[in-house]
Amino acid sequence: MANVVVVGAQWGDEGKGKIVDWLSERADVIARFQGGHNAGHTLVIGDNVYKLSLLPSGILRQGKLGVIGNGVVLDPWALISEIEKIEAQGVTVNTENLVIAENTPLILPVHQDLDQIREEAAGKAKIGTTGRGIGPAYEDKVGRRTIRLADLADEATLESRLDRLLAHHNPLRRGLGVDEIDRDALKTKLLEIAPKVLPFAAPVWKLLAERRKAGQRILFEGAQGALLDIDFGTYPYVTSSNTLGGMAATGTGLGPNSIDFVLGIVKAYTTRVGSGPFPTELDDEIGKHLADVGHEKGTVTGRDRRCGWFDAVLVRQTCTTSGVKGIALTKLDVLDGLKELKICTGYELDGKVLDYLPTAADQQARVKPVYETMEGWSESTVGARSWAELPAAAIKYVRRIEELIDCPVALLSTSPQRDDTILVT
Ligand code: 2SA
Ligand code: MG
Repeated sequence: MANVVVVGAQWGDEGKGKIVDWLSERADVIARFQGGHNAGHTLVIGDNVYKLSLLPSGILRQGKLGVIGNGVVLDPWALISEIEKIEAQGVTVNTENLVIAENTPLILPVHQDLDQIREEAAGKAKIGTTGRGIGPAYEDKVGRRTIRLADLADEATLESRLDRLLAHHNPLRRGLGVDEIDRDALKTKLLEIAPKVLPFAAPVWKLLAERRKAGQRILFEGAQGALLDIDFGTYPYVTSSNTLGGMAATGTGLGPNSIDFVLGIVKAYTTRVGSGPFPTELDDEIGKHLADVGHEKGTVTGRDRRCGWFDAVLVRQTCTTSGVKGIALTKLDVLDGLKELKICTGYELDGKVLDYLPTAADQQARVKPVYETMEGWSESTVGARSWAELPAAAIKYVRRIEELIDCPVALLSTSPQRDDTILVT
């Protein structure tokens, strides 16, 4: 397979990091195309655990090129500290293995302030963001007042960008009762970080086109998940980027014809971190069991993730909106030992059964899952490396999921370890 896009098919944390790492062995270039350091990708390689937020997962492998595309929002200080952290673990990051699109918008301290101030002010109605400034940074991009990576190279450009940016933010901050931003101090801070990040800047669209022409394979690494998509997610409880497969093209500067396959990453149950509707959420012992066994805590923020049964309605929908051709099913082992398992096959709303998640917020909050019950298994599936090692009930569960979501399982992951992956043919 030439160019593969990997996307989360639920609310994120489906285990994309491990699968991207596994696939990156077969790729030459690994590119992030949306999100920022709100992402948390955990990779376990032997005894080492790596936690990446902004860097493409392929950075851990020798001889691969990691790319941060223009669809990402880049906090330059977070980038440098992540590079330092990963270098302390023995990984080299330099201009040979990392490039960043020149037109990538920056996340500035002003964005993080605003994200946190708004969340605090919202009280119970908060989104439950990661507080990293993602939303406000994307707002400024769309508002045409952002500072982009290339702007750091020229002081005069930077000054005019700062003027435009602060003409928006300072009145807003006055209104919120917080100190205005000191333009010169921010300029100094940016000019200080510039020499550290500018060496990575490149016309990524061109470089990727050249690599593609030379027959190299590109792996597009999505962050968050389809239900956090700004258009198709559980709005407003979403992130501020498009997280669907199509974003891989605009988020890097390659055309849609450069995508050969979209792989959806799907957890064998459902989790979400942050607020918002979650039809199959379990507020009971089983929910707690999934959270404990699955170590369901936010990689970036350490927040507890909410857990629930597998929701086939949602995944069928996200496979459609992301153009998913096959899924990687992860964390099946977390279900080991449960007597019975439930799968949501439809929603009941006002006496009708729906086969999709409605758009209206009140309806999303009111839908009641219609469940199908399946037999569980008592055997351990941890570390299984072939189909034959799985108990019959587990195979049945996987096959039923395939049927309900109308999409084949291409990969099955049975532990966080790189090699505990079953290729389903
Ligand atoms: P934001 O910060 O503006 O993107 O938050 C908006 C919503 O998007 C959710 N979101 C995430 N959901 C799952 N995983 C994410 N990454 C980290 C992880 C999260 C963490 O891998 O664990 O550590 O808490 C991620 N990033 C954003 C967020 O919860 C809001 O619902
Ligand atoms: Mg994550």
